[in-house]
Amino acid sequence: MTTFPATFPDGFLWGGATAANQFEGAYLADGKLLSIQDVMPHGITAPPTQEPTPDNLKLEGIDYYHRYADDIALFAELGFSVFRFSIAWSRIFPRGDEEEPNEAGLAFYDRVLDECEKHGITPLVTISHYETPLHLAKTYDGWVDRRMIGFYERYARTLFERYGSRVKYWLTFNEINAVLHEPLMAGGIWTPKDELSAQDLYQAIHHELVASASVTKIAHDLDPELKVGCMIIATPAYPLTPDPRDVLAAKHFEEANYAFGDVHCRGEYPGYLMRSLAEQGVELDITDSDRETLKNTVDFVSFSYYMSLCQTVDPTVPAGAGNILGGVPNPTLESSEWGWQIDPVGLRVVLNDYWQRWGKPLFIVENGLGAKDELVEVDGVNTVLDDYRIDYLREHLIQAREAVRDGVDLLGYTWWGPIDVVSASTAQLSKRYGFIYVDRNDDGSGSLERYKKKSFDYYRSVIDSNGAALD
Ligand code: BGP
Repeated sequence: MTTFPATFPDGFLWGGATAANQFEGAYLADGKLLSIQDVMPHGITAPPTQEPTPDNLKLEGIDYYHRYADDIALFAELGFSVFRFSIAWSRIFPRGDEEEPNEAGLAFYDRVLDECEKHGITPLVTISHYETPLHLAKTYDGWVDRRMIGFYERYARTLFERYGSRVKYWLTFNEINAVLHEPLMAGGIWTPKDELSAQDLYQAIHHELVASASVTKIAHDLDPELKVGCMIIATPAYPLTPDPRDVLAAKHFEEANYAFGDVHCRGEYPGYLMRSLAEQGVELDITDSDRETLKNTVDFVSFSYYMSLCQTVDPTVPAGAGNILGGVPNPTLESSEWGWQIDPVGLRVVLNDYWQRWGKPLFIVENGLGAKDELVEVDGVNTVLDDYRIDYLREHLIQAREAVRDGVDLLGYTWWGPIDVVSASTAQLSKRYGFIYVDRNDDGSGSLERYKKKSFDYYRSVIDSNGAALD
């Protein structure tokens, strides 16, 4: 009988994922100007402020801008072969619409890449991770304006030309489907979401999709070795009951997210989306040149996976599960302290589903557990006994390995927030994901010292054994 290995494939990339705005700090250093995050002190839980306010933890982050060398050394100690980070657009083009980039901003990421190289860590770079320059948001209403495509192309070309010899893996937009629900965070759209028309929202999405395809072509033209991926929130939707209408509701929910991958992987709009747009009275401005551009499909599909959710047509069932995408709770699952339902099997479902749908290599670029940690002293050393995080990691990786055994082509796995960072949704530091604890609290107090949690050694053993230590 055929047996399946306990390890992941040779060359599997192990690591962690971050985003500039959630940990760099130094929000006005070396020519950087404001990004939308600098005026979002409460994440998506409250509207943006007019100016940065002192309670915005992202302004200082965890001071990675000055501590990156030590932090990357810790990642190396964990055994990382890949490190996902984003480039802050507002460091490179501080307003976003300049002709020339900011050299000091570019130089910072040269230094980051030097450290990665020193430790033999492959970089995986997100070009745009929820951090549109504020000027583009306020002046152009973000991606609603077609001119954003040109600004983004110039930005991405600058990155490919500068770093392309050192960075092979690129992601165009973090969680691009989040724009459906959070147009400011994911689309730099300044118009409040309850005032935003479906027409403008979908036109903005179209511009992002064209921009993503366009820079995929720019990357390939510069160097065919560059690998460009899309990045979507993967949230499988289960019907709450066997009622066929619940099944269809779950399917429609999934289609809204599939659409982003379908365009990225197939190079054209799917029929179900065209119907849905027509029914919403949306008429997209799609030029012939847009259609040509969209044919530049991605090399791989990356995604974040935190939870699944349920859908139902029964309006009496209260919503509740989920973070950005909504849905109703699944009575069979437990939730994190922030109400995100924990579903390791859903990861296997997603991996098989995406592989069968798109046939492109997959990359899990976010997965993790946000929890309240307690710093304790064990044998004179500060640590966190985070067995709950170890369990989450182990259970999800076991399911990922099952998917690999099912035949899924999986390139790698990057845990979200290997070091504690500021939360994207709530802007708290107390929602911790790291294997490395950072002494900084929601009120801004703390020494910023780093401490290894119990999960640090566990993840290292998993990486060292290429997954065999999961058993
Ligand atoms: C994703 C984002 C990340 C990250 C993660 C965890 O949606 O891409 O930026 O923050 O979720 O979410 P949160 O920080 O809200 O707990």
